[in-house]
Amino acid sequence: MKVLFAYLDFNVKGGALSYHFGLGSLAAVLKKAGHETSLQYLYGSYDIKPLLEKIEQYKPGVLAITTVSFQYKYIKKMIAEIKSIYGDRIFIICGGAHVSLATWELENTEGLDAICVGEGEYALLDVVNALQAGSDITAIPNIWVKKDGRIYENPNRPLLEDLDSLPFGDRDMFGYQAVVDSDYDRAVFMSSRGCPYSCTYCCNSGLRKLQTGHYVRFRSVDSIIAEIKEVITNYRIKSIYLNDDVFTVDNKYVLEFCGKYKKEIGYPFEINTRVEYLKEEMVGALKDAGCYRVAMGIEHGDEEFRKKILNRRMKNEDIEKAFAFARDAGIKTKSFNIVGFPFETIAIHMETVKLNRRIQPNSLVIYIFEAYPGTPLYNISIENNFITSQEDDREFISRTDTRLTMPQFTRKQILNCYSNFAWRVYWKKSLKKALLHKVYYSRYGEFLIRILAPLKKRVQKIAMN
Ligand code: B12
Ligand code: SF4
Repeated sequence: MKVLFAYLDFNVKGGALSYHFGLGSLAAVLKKAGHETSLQYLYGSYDIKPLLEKIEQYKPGVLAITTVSFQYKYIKKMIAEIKSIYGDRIFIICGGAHVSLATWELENTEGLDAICVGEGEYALLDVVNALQAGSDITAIPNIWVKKDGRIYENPNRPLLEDLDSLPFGDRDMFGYQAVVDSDYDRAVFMSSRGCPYSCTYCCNSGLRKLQTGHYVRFRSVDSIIAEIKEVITNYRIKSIYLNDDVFTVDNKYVLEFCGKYKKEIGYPFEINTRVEYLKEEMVGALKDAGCYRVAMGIEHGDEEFRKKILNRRMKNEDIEKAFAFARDAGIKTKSFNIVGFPFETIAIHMETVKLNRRIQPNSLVIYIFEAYPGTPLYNISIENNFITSQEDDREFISRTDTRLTMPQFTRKQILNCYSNFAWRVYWKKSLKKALLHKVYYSRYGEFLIRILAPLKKRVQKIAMN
């Protein structure tokens, strides 16, 4: 059967295209089982035309759409339009973090036939096999179906235990070379699924409850090395990004990876991790294997606030230590930060500035808090009337504006803290870096990113050093 995937990436900051691990994996499993797959990547500002043209030409039996919350308003519009043209000739199914945790969207979305809750490889395969055979689709684990005005909710199967049993993700479907070229010649990989923590603003807090089994799972080192080898053989790339939530969970795994990576791959690479898991004894091995940057979430600088509101229990001292381990080993650092949380104030936010000032990461990212359905902070935002409607139709780039209305921290103040954050962190130590970040986070930042796209590698170098 022909399955057309849709990846909506409208209004995303920065201008890079991206590979979607979930869709890559779903497509690889379907293809292995003998189905045909294709992808419509929708990028830039909202436009349904390329998708309609693709459907006309490809004639899929299934349209499979992945969802994050801020894309959902576009997805909803598209589904209604497609259904009104094609009716039952196309079965439309959504999956991904948003619908997995906001299951009410099935009922609320006109034209949507089904959603997948949680991991989708074998759930989607079951759906496609059943549709092809003309058999019943209302009792497939992880799949909720809307049929003849009724919603069929099904229980979930356990999490996949052995990630090595999955085929490597289908990158060709994405025209992967263009994705690499747009993202600093970097190829992305994931050696694990899940995260050991449950921060209140992150979907992991909800996703981990959907299915039984071990939530944090790693592929074998040999499997990830084999995939990297395949990708560097097939595409022109200059560096590697391990996009795992927390790459350094297991010291033994990191050491085995570093040894094999150095021998068999050797490209510069970067990782994400949590400060609790970046140990002094592993930074030397990471550096030796070619790790040039470690990115870690600080998110908030006030210990009490972090613990009480965000469920992040590390001490500031732990954060400073982890950044120092990386720096002392000669690895660049990047911090992730968020402003605009429920109950936050300017004074509390300034603790995030102060902590970053002390640490002086080589680069930093600041986002504005976004409330995702299915997370504790979303519920708290609703309960306290910081968010008054489930729908948000305003046009803005995700995580650069706020939906919250809070008396103690107004939208104007949050936007101001957002655009001045990097300046406040860097101006005393590096005026060049402070100015570059200030422009990036200014009202004109997005416009400048787009017109300076041909120079972006040079600009990044200056900002990071
Ligand atoms: C890697 C990653 C990225 C990468 C790659 C994108 C990707 N998803 O592969 C990049 C950097 C590009 C990215 C971008 C963004 N991300 Co992101 N990302 C992640 C991360 C850390 C891992 C996702 C992953 O690869 N998991 C492993 C794969 C195999 O699983 P999966 O993608 O979830 O797919 C499985 C199931 O969900 C399901 N499934 C997914 N889609 C579909 C579709 C169908 C039809 C079916 C049947 C099943 C199905 O089956 C898949 C296989 O099992 C997650 C956190 C997390 N733990 O999920 C955040 C996460 C998904 N991202 C998030 C966000 C907010 C974003 C951005 C909006 C950030 C931004 N402002 O730019 C963009 C949105 C991009 C877009 N248009 O979708 C949020 C989404 C929250 C929400 N409710 O909206 C998450 C959950 C993190 C969080 N803060 O909680 N992201
Ligand atoms: S550590 Fe990071 S990935 Fe894990 S739950 Fe917290 S925010 Fe999410």
